[in-house]
Amino acid sequence: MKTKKILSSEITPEHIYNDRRKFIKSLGVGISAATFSSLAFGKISSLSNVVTDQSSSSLKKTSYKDITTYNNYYEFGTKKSDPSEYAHKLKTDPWSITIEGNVGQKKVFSIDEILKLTPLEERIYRLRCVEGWSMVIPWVGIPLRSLLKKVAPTNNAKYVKFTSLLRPKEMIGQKYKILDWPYIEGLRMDEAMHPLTLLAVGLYGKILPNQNGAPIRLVVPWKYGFKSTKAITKISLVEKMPMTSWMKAGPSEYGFYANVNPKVDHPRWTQSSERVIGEGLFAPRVKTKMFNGYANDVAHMYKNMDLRKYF
Ligand SMILES: Nc1nc2c(c(=O)[nH]1)N[C@H]1C(S)=C(S)[C@@H](COP(=O)(O)O)O[C@H]1N2
Ligand SMILES: [Mo]
Repeated sequence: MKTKKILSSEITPEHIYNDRRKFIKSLGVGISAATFSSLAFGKISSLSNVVTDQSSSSLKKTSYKDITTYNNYYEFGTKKSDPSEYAHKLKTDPWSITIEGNVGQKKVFSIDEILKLTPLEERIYRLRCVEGWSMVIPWVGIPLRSLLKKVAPTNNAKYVKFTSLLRPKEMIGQKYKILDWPYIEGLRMDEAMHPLTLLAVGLYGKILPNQNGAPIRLVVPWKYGFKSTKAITKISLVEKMPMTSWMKAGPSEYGFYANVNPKVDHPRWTQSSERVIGEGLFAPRVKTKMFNGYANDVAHMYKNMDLRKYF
């Protein structure tokens, strides 16, 4: 993966960049002085020293508006418009992530500590939802492995379990038993340590909007979107494959691996093609690619596995 340093003005659409300039001006700080980590997190800030992934720059990005108004986030309701309508009620500052389990030392990280671990990177990834639609999102974040390495995983750390926030007062969907709250997801250790696996804190050069999983969410580009846990509060390194919220809700529909696979259909949705959000309802569906187009990077991890059985 080739990377190059870029300016925030190069990765950010003009209107967002200008909005941010106005905002930063009103805070009384100059553009050059404002970095993601030096300003209080939760307030908007520019992204300097963002490293971008050149290999994905050919993908056509979905608009900021579509990315932030067409969401799945059942803690705020099941309609695509619910998260953008209700997620602003969530307080994301202060926030920390506890890392526990089979680690040399259990540790609680604040968001600021996480942001200082390694330079932020822009990664333009396709997000493929199991419901049969996709988007291309310019995430900003750090590889999950940069964080996991800090806690020295032991040999018994075979899987990683992600736990989202449980706060029904602010997450109105949690008043209903849509899923078994809090939202739980998991990865195998090698998947979690894969360089493509990202902890995202921003998109389109801006702080992550609440509806997209602020202040920090997982992104695993070769898997269906439901693996990408939003609003993470705990990461547990465990010995056994964790039970996830979706596996509990529908074990015949949602597997642990959830690798994007055009040859293995979901009982209710075909996986061989997808609708590209933003192209309109009548635009032709496009063919879904094995591992969502990331096969060259990830196929080796599943070489001897029956992907029909381990769906
Ligand atoms: N905590 C939590 N994380 C979640 C979900 C959710 O309901 N709750 N939905 C998942 C699903 S099904 C998808 S497709 C993606 C959507 O991410 P986006 O809204 O940022 O595009 O988030 C995933 N992460
Ligand atoms: Mo999804």
